[in-house]
Amino acid sequence: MSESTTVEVNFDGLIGPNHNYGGMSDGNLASQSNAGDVSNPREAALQGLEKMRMLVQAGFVQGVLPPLARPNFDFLLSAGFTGSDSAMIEAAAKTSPRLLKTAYSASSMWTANAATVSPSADTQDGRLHLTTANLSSMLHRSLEHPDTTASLSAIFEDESFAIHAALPMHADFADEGAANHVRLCADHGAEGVELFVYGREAGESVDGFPARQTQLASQSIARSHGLNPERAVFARQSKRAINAGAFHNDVVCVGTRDTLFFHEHAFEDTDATLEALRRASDGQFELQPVMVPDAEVPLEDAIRSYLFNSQLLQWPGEDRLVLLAPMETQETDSTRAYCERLVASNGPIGRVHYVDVRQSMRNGGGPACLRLRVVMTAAERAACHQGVLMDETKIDALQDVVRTHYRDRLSAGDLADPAFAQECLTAREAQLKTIDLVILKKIIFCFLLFIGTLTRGSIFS
Ligand code: SUG
Repeated sequence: MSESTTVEVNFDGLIGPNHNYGGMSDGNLASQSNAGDVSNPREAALQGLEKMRMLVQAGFVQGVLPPLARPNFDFLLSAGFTGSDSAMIEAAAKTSPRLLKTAYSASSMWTANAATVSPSADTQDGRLHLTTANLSSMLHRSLEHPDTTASLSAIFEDESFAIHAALPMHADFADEGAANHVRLCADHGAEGVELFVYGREAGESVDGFPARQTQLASQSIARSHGLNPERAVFARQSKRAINAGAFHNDVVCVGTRDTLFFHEHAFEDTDATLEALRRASDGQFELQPVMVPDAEVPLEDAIRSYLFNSQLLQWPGEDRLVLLAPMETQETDSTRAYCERLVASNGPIGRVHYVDVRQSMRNGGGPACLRLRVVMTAAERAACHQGVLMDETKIDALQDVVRTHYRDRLSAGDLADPAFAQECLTAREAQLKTIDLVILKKIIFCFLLFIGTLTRGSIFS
């Protein structure tokens, strides 16, 4: 497989009209400190779409994943609310505003948490495997997986893709998807090394902020994707990083091709992690580790600025990699200065480009959180649903939907208005129409999921 035909496609989450600052994520400092602020969903979605536009203009293949239908009425029903949609919203607003916020979360925008992806070059059966993340650590995120699996199944329905439903919804199997997964390789089409980063063992209880990924979850995914055990590396995230606010490994580490860019305190045992990666690369590429010392960028600055929650990209026409970092990295003295030295050196990263995704950042989601990387051959790109592959005309159309249907102010109190639920529904319908995507109704989908899992071990395989 040649480098020119296999590319990394970034599927960005389209930010929903319900984007709000709910303060839902323990251990995510931005979510906690901005809780209760008024959000601007219109600006959030336009920022996300402008990031996509910039990458389309640069020549990247760019995909999109639609927002999930919210509010989540199934969740409100499970929580005991009954009656019409309006009655459920009004009752929840009165008796349990936190449950209403949960039902309304727009957290599916962070598609790095949608699934773990293994490209076909890495898997035993030569198919591209995706496992939806169960996101079991946070209540609002644990509601995403059935709808996410339905979206992925609609987009990747060809037999060249294998979609696996989320792992069991138990703390031992806690899984946050690609945010704790890095793939390294000589070039995208070659067999790669997959690095799985976990924060705790199954059954282990840890002090401090939640460790959202278990080793058991990572191992289970590597098994079901049919990865070569010699090319899968499991490394423990440092407790220090988690307790400083790195609730996912992608807050302190990003990698692509042969380059791993990470903070000195990202891993519990850095030397052992690098050694395992070198062994797994088996001479097919020479690992380029770029470790940022705490003395140059203190861990707290790395987390506040989201230096590592950047996209590390092989930019068309450029020899060295480009780091697509949030504006906050430029505005933080230590990270700006570090980036200047980084590009002046002759290392693998040759340029830093800053993007404005502030609305998402204020909930702890930088450029890297907003995208799911799917390495795809030309045939796989042709076999997936074409409507989700972006060009500027579709981006214009999606921005029109946002300008027409999204509010520019959303507070927790606004969620109590039943009319807002209709607004969200209308906006999503217009978006699905724009990308020409039909997602099976949940009841049909659950039936197919059940049958598919029983018969083949993966859905729609
Ligand atoms: O899971 N924030 C998300 C941010 C996810 C970022 N993703 C990656 N690092 N890949 C989370 O903590 C906050 C929602 C709120 O508080 O309203 C939230 O869910």
